[in-house]
This record gives sequence, structure tokens and C-alpha cells, in this order.
Amino acid sequence: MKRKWWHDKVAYQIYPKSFFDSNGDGIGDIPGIISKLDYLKELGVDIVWISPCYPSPMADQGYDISDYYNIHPAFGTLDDMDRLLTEARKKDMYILLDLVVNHCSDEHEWFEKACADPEGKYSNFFYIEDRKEGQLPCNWRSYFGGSVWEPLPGHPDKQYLHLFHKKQPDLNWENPDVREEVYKNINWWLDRGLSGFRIDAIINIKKKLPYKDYASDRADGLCTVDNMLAEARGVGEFLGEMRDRTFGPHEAFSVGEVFNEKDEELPDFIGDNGYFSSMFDFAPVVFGASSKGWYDRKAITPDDYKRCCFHSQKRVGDIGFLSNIIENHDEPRGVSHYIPEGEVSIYSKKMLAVMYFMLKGLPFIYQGQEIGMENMKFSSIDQIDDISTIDEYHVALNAGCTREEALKCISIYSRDNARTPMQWDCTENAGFTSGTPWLSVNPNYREINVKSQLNDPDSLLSFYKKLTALRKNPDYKETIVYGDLIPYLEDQHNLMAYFRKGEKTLLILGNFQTEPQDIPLPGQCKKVLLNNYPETDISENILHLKNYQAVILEL
Ligand code: TEU
Ligand code: CA
Repeated sequence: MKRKWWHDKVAYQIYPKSFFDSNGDGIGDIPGIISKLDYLKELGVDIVWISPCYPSPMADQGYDISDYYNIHPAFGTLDDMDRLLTEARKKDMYILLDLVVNHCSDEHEWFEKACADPEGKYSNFFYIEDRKEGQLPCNWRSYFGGSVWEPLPGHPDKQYLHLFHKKQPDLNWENPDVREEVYKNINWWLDRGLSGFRIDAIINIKKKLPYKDYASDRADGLCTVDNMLAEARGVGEFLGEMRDRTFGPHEAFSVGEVFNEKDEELPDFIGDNGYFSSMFDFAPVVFGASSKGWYDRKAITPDDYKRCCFHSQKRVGDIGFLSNIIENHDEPRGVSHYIPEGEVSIYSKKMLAVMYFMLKGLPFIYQGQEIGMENMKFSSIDQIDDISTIDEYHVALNAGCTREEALKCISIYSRDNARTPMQWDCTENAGFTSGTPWLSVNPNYREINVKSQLNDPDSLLSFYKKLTALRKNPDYKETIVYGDLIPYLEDQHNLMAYFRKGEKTLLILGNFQTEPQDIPLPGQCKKVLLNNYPETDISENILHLKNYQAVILEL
């Protein structure tokens, strides 16, 4: 594996709408991000990915872009963005934006021009088909519910394809003009001083054509697009071209949102000169998902979590670098997702932090994760903003769930769990805004907030600082960044343990339960590098792990 500038870094995801509001309109903004750069620097963050902040009608919270060359006025101006890039550079920090190019907004001028003249140049920017007697070209279901086909505004005899919301028409990547527009935009940002991109829904850009039906998997007669994506071939030609025309020459960082890639494709995706610098490991994130919907999803156990992580680590081996997460803006809060209900505590939160942070790859922290923000307890569907959650609520009801059952499943999996405002302090609205927040603050902000953790050496925030410091510690960096990952006592129930072997040998262990566990050590412990308890109890080479204890040992 070739060494790259970003390998030893720590990354952080900002969901700008919910991060910090500088002007009291209830919406987080870029000046707000600038004012918190020192906070991130002290946490040990180097790379910051900001979810979309471009002009957008916000049908999908900015993942529906109407202008790729500007900033949404609620978030600030291009000057603010330039200032953010300059300030970040002064602090040796790197800014990534979100590249959302599987689709644009239906309010983007390309789509408006396609509607104005469906025979003109821009109609070929999208997938537009004739609509004879209301017939659909295929029975694919959009990710947010309903058919992927929608009548073309102003032209009821035509219809366009949208794998996501109907306000997110898919861009036709088969058209070289579309690809040129995308590359032009990427280069424009990179030339402006951006360090790279997180790349949204990128596996969706290649469609299996001609359109055809697949077996339906729900009562609506439609089927998930996963069937079609599994059969689509040739996405690599687009991705290789994109790399060669944009990221490659700029030596920019790119991290792909890639689902369902096959083992043999890994070297093409993230090997030396892969399409992307890295891609997220979604194995634990998607565990238990059902094509029927969230209501049918199977909960993940600690053993499942471990198996998912190790499976990904083994398949990627030395090919490249995964990006490791426990949550993002599409997922529940990691501590609520991976720690069994009733066992969420400062100990289990720290244990989970150790477990994922020490995996091989690039660790990403999602805003609020570092203070242990938890899922919201939604008591009514009216508290939900997210389109995907509202769809899943109705999917559950249509499948026969009661309102209580439907509410319970969306409470567990809602994307809004991660989108509630960042909890900065214990004043009203958690110090996120002086106005009315666009989405309710989690009422637990009085207990869980940055201010109360900043000067507490035992807080989760301080613990994350120890983890980032260890990753940068010159004595251990080489091992933590490049050392092999080898599972230890892999089949032991509720234990997650692995070696990182390089210049040094580290053993990372986490007791994923409230009951204590005795673990035989494979060698003499030279040093305890990190522990979520004050003491480490080792006698005669047996490590006695307490309730959710996690330790990093040097052997
Ligand atoms: O997500 C892509 C994706 O696959 C999601 O549909 C995911 O399965 C879903 O969020 C689970 O509820 C990306 C973005 O991360 C997401 O926020 C956007 O809504 C989506 O693309 C469309 O741009
Ligand atoms: Ca604001």
C-alpha cells in the first residue's frame, strides 16, 4: 500500500444545519463552523467533511442541489466558505464538501431547461421516457417510497427517473456532457482550496439498461433498486474517468459512499490509484436491514457488531484504507444503535469509541458523537422532519403495525436521531441557537453537552481526545495507522478483541456486557495505553474486565 498524506489523520463530519447557529435564525451556518474550528482542533480533528451547504430547496436537507457553484444563503456566502478554507489551512486542517452528483434538484436550471424543452440538449441530462397510457418503464421503488418514475412537469406524456425523492431527478452519466459538467465543478472547488469530497450515493450512477421489472418485494408491486444495481456493470469506467480528471491530478482526498461492492472490486475502488482514497465501512451500519422496511429490521447484537467489523477488516486487508464510523447523518446514534438498551453508560460509550477507533482505517467522528449524544425519544410522527422516516412510518402502518409499533421502529432508526442540534451547553436550546432551532433539541442536553465535558478529565470528550492523541503519538502512530489487524479470541461471546501488529504489538479489548469477563493474555503486558476505568486488573496473565471495560495494552 502506497503511503498517503491522509492516512494518519482523524476526520469529523459536520451536519451544518445542526452544528452551530451564529445569527439566531435557528439554522447552523458556516460562520458557526468557523467559530468552532478551535474546538475541533483541540479534539484532534484534521479533516472536516461538511454535508451539503449549497443552494437547495431542502427537500432532502441539501442533498438536492440547485446550484453547484454557490452556498445556500441560510448557511452563508461563498466568501464565508473561502474564509473557512483559509482559517482551516492556518490550523493545518482540511475541508471536504459533499459531492452529490447521482442527482440534482428539480429546481436546478438543467432540469428546468429539460422541462421547458424535452427535445432539447438538457433532456439528455436526465433519464426521460415516454409515458404511454400511464405505463411505467419498470417497477423500481425509489429509496424514499413510491415509484422511481414521475410525470415530467408540463409534459404528462413524459416521465423522468428518480432513485431518491421526486425532487431529486437522476443525472444521466451515460451522457458525456453531464460528466464534463461534474468534473468542471469538482475542479472549480479543488482550485478554490478544498481538500476533497465525500461522494454521495455514487454507486447509483450506473443503471442497468434497458429498464426491466424485477420480482416485487412488497405489496406495492415495486422492488428495491438493489436488484438493478447488482446487475449494472461498468460504474468503474465513470469512476476512473472522474479520478483521472479531478481528484488524481489534485492529489485530493475522496471518500465514497459505496454500498454492496464485490470483494474482487475492492482494489479498483480503494487500492493504490483506486477510484477513491477511501470508502466507508457500512457493514455494521446495514446489518439486519430488510427489504420490507425498517419495521422488519433485525437488531444488531455485540457479537454481530464484532463479526461485521472483522469481516470488513479481513476482506480489505492491506488493499487500502476503509473509513470507520459508528454513525452519520443517515443513521441512529452509534451508542443507541450498538449498545443494548439499558446498558448505555459512560463506560459502554467509551468502550465503543475504543473498539471502532482502533480498527485499521481512517476514523470519522460524527458531530456530537464525541460527547455521547443519544437517539431522540420521538413520541409523535409530527416531531419528524426527515422524508425517509416519514415514508418508513407509513410503510410500517401499511404492513399492519400499530401506531405505537410504527413509532417505535422509526424512533430506533430515524435519520433525525443524528440530526438534532449539537449540544454545546446546558442553556436553552443547548447553546446551539439563540432563536428557535429548526429541529427540536434532544431534552437530554442538560446532562449531555460540550461545556460540562470540556474540563472534566473523565468525560467522554476527554476520552476521545486521548484516542486522537494516541493515534498521533510518534511512538505508536506507525502501529496504529499501518499495523495489521488480527482478531483475538474471535468466538468469545460479548468480547471484542484484536491485535494491531506493526513496530509494536498492541492488544485492544472490550467487554461488551455488564457482567465481568476473565481473559487470558497471550503475553506479558508492558504498558496500559488507555483504559476506561481507573484500574487495570491483571493477575497471572489473566485480565479481569469489568462491566463494559475497554483497554489498550502494549504487549
Ligand atoms: O444516502 C444514500 C443512501 O443510500 C441512503 O438512501 C440511505 O440508504 C438512507 O439514507 C437510509 O435511510 C445519501 C445521503 O447520505 C443521504 O442523506 C441522502 O438522502 C441520499 O444520499 C440522497 O442524496
Ligand atoms: Ca444561522
